[in-house]
Amino acid sequence: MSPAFSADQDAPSWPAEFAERYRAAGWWRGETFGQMLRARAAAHPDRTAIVDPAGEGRRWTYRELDERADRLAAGLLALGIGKGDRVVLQLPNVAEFFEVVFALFRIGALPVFALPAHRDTEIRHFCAFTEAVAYIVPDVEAGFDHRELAARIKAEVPTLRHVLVVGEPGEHTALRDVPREPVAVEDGPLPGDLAFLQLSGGSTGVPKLIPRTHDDYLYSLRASNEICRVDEHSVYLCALPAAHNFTLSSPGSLGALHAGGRVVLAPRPSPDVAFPLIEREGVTLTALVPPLALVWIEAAAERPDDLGSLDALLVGGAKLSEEVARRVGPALGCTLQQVFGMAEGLVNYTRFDDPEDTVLTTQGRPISPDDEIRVVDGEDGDLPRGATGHLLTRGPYTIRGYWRAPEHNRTAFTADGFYRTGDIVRQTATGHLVVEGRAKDQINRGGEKIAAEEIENHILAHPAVHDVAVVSMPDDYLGERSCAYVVLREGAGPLRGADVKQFVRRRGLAGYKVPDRVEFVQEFPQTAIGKVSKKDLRARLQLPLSFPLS
Ligand code: AMP
Ligand code: DBH
Repeated sequence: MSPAFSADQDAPSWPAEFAERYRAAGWWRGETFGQMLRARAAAHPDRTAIVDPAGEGRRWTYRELDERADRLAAGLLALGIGKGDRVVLQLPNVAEFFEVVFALFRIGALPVFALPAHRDTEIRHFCAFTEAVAYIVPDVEAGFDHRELAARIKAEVPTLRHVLVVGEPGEHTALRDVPREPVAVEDGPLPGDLAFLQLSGGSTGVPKLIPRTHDDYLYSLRASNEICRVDEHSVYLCALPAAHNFTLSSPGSLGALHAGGRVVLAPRPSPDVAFPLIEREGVTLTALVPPLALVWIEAAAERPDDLGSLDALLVGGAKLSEEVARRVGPALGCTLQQVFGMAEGLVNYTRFDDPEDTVLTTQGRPISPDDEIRVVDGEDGDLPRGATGHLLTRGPYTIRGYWRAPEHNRTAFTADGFYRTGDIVRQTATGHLVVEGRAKDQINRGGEKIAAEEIENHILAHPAVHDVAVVSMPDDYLGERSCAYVVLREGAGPLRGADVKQFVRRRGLAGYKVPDRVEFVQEFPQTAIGKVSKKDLRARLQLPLSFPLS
């Protein structure tokens, strides 16, 4: 049986009876992001929406953000960017990120949310696979010239007509020079239409794209706001990359804007940047991955900044250890909320009224009464409550399939539309989930996901490499790092670990995907049926003396 696809071949959607139920329950309210911003701007035009501290600093009110989105939308339309077109967006935490995103939302063009760390290989794939018409970049970010990257991609991807640069454009067009038109877009998207494509950390050779609709994403924001008590007085510090699903929506910058609150952009998440912003702007909530939470805890003891305004710190993206969880409150003077989410949909939060033990030892419970949770064995059989197994989920803001990936969707979703998260969990009597492990072939490097197969494919392209297996290794700081086990071709010349790393880097991959460690072996341990046993390879990494670091 194939999954319950709707007529839309690009983006499998919810079957009609589910859509009706989600509407009847009030989860889907028939609103678009364009309308949402318009309504907030009408309700409180002069309240500050976005604070960007870079340079001389900028503060945009809701009216200003709304007008900017309108004017840029008209300008982009005049460039020929229309409804349904894909636009790869790779901006750091700058105010323009929101101007562009809302302009695209108004048109109904779909932002594809690349991360600042992505390089040629990822960007080429996003642009080519989505047949993107435009790519929007900063000039130079973290020492890397995105204009040069854009020139290379533009030469290779025929659909890519526009490169728009925030800052100095070089050979491309400056975003600020896109003519602004004072007209409102008329034929905008419908609430059930796609709003954007988010990225999956994935476990396959190439990253998959996640189609999210206005209706479903807005629901997750409203519900997140309620759970996290985000209102018009909230000030959200966007410390992780703005484009990441966690930062965008749990409850994130879009949640804060939905509530009429304020978004403060941190160019970097380090305490020397973030703490003074918290003090100066009266930040009330923010979100971090576990390694950064630890950095903040340790810095708080040393730094003079007043973090008294901070009510809540959301920690997610990777498993937070109980020991670190225990230190958050005392060190930062705020409430910890654990978040276990995924760009595919399902988000779990610990609640403010949960017992302390639940907050410290679980990753929260689902947002919605209509989030369906199944914990199953290897044959999709339901396990009794409390047992550890594979997490499957379905619900009003969880996708029914990846974008243009019918083959992959057949295995990534059950026949009746449950998403196979690849996470191994246990559900407590109160419905909270504890993440116990992972079945998917992925490394979670401090919240940055690496699909083992993607890196294996790159290393296999090396002429001296016969075979390779990439596995995770435990790490005190990041939780996990990556290790590539390499079998060389017979007679291949000597190869060092550093050569393999450099080879991967030169193929134009995001830096976090370069293997942290490389081990050369004669052959791989095998499972009973003759597959490479990654379990045994991981176990070998526990033996540091016989396997020195490369
Ligand atoms: P993605 O599908 O790329 O958006 O990544 C989502 C994945 O991140 C989840 O399926 C989990 O594997 C992992 N993840 C997110 N939050 C947590 C958390 N709090 N604890 C453990 N793993 C997490
Ligand atoms: O890791 C994630 O993708 C994630 C974590 C927390 C996420 O997408 C989210 C919350 O929404």
